[in-house]
Amino acid sequence: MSYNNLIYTIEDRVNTISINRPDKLNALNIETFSEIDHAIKSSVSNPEVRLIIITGVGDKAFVAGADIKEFVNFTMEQGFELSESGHKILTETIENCPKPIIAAINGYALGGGLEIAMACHLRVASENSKMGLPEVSLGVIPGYGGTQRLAQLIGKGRALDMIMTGKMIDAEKALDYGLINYKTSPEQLMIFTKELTEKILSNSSNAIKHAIKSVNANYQDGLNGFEIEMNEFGKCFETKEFVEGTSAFLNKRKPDFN
Ligand code: CO8
Repeated sequence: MSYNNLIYTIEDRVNTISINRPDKLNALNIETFSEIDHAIKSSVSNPEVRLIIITGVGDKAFVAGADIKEFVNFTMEQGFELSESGHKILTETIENCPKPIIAAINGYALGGGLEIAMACHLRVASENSKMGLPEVSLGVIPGYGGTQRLAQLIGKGRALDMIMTGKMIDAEKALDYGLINYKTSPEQLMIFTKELTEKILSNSSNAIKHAIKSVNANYQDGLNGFEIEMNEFGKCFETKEFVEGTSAFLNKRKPDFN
């Protein structure tokens, strides 16, 4: 598949989406976030893909934020629309994707960049990464779900500290805060992420899909997460992967979910 601002590859059941505007520190213009949405939806409907990695091209940035040049002259209405479309076609697509999405953070993850990473199901960051929501320094606030997901991940006090100061934190601090799941050296980032994908892919993709939906339900208004869990639990039974997983256990062998 070819995109103007992404490199899209599929290998060993893993789709890697690399945001490719390194001379702009992979800043997200509207075309890029539409392409990410399209790329994820293509992978969801592609049975060859079971897991997605999002990363940035180059050694400096994952994504340094929304492209400031694009919204600098916006009206209030356009600002609202930009935020709304970012939610609907970017971060919600990522968060609700039935296939696991891992952010491999390889440098600056700022503003909209950190918001993409926070919408992913897991985050691995290299030691040279810097993460922050500096929007208030521009006179605006995080608009792609950052005010909600940062507080969900690290707690309200730390989230407000990061948002009001606009400060960047390094991977060590992000790990301590629970903002990222794992920290690696820059050289190990993709190697470690690949190992993590193998571990996840050794499990039932069908069960993982139901687990993602159940966990997300806790953060969605009007949904009772416990009820969703009961329903999703029930849907696992009688499936090919449930039969494989349970019979492998009973026969003392490893399950084969391929
Ligand atoms: N938007 C547009 N261009 C950018 C961005 C960005 N977010 N970040 C970097 N660039 C560009 C620079 O303009 C520069 O381009 P050029 O060479 O043409 O001048 C190039 O990338 C390299 O950047 P620097 O020269 O600045 O590199 P440094 O190493 O000196 O600095 C920094 C790196 C510290 C990351 C610096 O680039 C920076 O502060 N960038 C902006 C970070 C930021 O504020 N991000 C948040 C943006 S706002 C946002 O994401 C809101 C999301 C929600 C929107 C909802 C609707 C409003």
